[in-house]
Amino acid sequence: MKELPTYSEVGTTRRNSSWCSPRRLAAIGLGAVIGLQTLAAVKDSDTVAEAVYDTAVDVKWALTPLSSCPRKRALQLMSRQPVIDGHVDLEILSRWYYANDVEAFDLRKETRGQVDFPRMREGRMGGFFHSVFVPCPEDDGFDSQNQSNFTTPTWRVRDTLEQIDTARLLIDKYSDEFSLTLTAKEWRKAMKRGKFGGMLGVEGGHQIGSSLSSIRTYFDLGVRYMTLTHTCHSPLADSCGYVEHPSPDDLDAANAPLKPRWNGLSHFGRTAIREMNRLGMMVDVSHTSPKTASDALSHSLAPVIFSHSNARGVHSHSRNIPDAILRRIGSLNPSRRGKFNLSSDGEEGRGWGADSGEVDKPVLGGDVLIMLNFSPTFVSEWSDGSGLRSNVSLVADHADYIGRLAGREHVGIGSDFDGIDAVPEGLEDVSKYPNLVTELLRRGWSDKEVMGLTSGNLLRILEKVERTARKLRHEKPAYEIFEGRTDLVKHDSPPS
Ligand SMILES: *[C@@H]1O[C@H](CO)[C@@H](O)[C@H](O)[C@H]1NC(C)=O
Ligand SMILES: *[C@@H]1O[C@H](CO)[C@@H](O)[C@H](O)[C@H]1NC(C)=O
Ligand SMILES: *[C@@H]1O[C@H](CO)[C@@H](O)[C@H](O)[C@H]1NC(C)=O
Ligand SMILES: CC(=O)N[C@H]1CO[C@H](CO)[C@@H](O)[C@@H]1O
Ligand SMILES: [Zn+2]
Repeated sequence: MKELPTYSEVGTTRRNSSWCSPRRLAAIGLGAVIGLQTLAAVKDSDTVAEAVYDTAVDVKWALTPLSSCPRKRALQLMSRQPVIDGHVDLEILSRWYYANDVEAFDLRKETRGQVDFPRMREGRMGGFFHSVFVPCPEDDGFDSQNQSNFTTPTWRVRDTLEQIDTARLLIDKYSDEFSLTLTAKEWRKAMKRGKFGGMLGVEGGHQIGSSLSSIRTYFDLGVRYMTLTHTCHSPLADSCGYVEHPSPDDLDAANAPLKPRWNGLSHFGRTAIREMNRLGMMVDVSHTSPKTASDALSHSLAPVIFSHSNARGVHSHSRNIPDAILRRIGSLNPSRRGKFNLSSDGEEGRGWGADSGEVDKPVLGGDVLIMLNFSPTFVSEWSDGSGLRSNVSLVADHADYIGRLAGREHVGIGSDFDGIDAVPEGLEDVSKYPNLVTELLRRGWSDKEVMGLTSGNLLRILEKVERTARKLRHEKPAYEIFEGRTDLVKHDSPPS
């Protein structure tokens, strides 16, 4: 909130003319702040009482001078703009340890994972996306989806419903702490009331049973983003592959790049994106192949997100984003456009898309968000091949790098907490976000930029996605049936 003058700044202004006395200036400034804030609050609040409360909070912030100590300043800024984490796997932890019995553990105490209320509060969290992930069918012993052309019945939709149910049960169980916030506005409001907002995210197109009906139903249950693929190709798009825990006798196969199935988005995937635009569900391209991500940027009418991905230019890994795509996002800002020299970036002009004109392609949705993944696998390795290394400054390197190429207004946080067993030093759990914000302030990020990183950028993207949905609200739902499905057809004669 650097834009708003603090009371102390106003008060120390020295002028000679009498009406300009410091005290008078302060009174005028304060009056203006209260007036403007109340107007803004009335717009965002349901009742006058809420508007007054919100105004009181805003005035308190405006009156509190910001510390020049980076650590204290980080905590102050984060109280105003708490962290919304784009990817938390609490529901996977619930499934793994407790078979989804949410009475069997207590988020009010320290859990076996990386997420609980005391640590969320310490980390200045404002909530998170509950990932309702279930693994790719082949990870659970089903035939490869490709061989079966995505028409083999699996339990993916049932299991996704179980994960959604678990998220909703957890939110209900702790209704004094959690709140299911289905719009950006509700989330902002929940954070102002000191509650943890939340939306759901489906982590792969393999979770829809090759049916657009699932997407609509998931939306109704609180899902506000869907990742187009996990580590397997989906009926929607190609994945970048990669297996986190490959079997020791099959290491090469596990890490070999996947042969493309669709060469980016499938026809069905394009239809699905349009349907997600119509509903107001964010299109997430973490885990997808670069071609899929590129296609989605060209095709989605609303902004696209990478819910948990880092930069290949800092750490060359198939799960991270190529320089050319980061530069393409950077060109959304007219002052950056055309000033590209890929060979000076981390991939030295040899990365994906470097010579296919990727940077010059438009981004139809007009905005993009990249949320930093904390999993050491995607952060850094020792150059001598002795394994992973990760700490808060190495994660900040990704933030700086993505900020330099794409723009700091496109960076957020998608830690993957509760879904990762290794963590960076200094970012061990949700209580540690302030370490990252402190580091970025030390590196010269402005107050506004770090408040964008913690949740401002995400809320801006969400609002744009909601605006697109409002524009498309007169469009009909999509009825496309996935190719090869023989069970859902129009008949001429009545059912026998
Ligand atoms: C691009 O960067 C490379 C590596 O830093 C440099 O050698 C080259 O001269 C630069 N090209 C332009 C056109 O600036
Ligand atoms: C993080 O690791 C890098 C590389 O090992 C090191 O140079 C840096 O000092 C570390 N930073 C912190 C905060 O430990
Ligand atoms: C998909 O696989 C099923 C089962 O093997 C087969 O019956 C069907 O014809 C295939 N569809 C396409 C489009 O290949
Ligand atoms: C790698 C692979 O097996 N690709 C196949 C996936 O399925 C389609 C349609 O059945 C085939 O055309 C591909 O060759
Ligand atoms: Zn993931």
